[in-house]
Amino acid sequence: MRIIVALLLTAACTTHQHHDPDPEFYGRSWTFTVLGASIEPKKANGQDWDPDLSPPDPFARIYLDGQLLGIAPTIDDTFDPTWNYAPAPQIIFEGSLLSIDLIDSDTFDDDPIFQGCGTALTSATVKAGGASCPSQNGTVDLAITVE
Ligand SMILES: [Ca+2]
Ligand SMILES: [Ca+2]
Repeated sequence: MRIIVALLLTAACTTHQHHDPDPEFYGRSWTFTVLGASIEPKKANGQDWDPDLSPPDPFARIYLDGQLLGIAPTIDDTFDPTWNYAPAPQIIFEGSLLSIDLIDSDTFDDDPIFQGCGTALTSATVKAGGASCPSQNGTVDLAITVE
């Protein structure tokens, strides 16, 4: 019985999915560039990012539909890292999701700055030039271009 209910829910979700009115960008090569980030001076709980009171050491992981696409490398001791890092361009079809984790690299346990900032890859996102992921701990700026 549970299986039948799940199937019905799936069918209902599919039926109500909105299609992008502007399909011109799909099936083409998309480049995602992690430009940089801006990180709050303290963690959300008021603590310093690092025990030595130095600024965080951020890196960023980029996922396309849950698959790791690339990692913008660690930059030491900065609240305003600049990467201009772009993994290999990808052919994108409608319904894809890009997700970014921004993380403070630590010797033992990395501090997540934020995780799972999702950006729906739509014509609106392309026309906006990309996205930023505002969060309690900071933002990351992502540029999107389509060839
Ligand atoms: Ca830390
Ligand atoms: Ca540090």
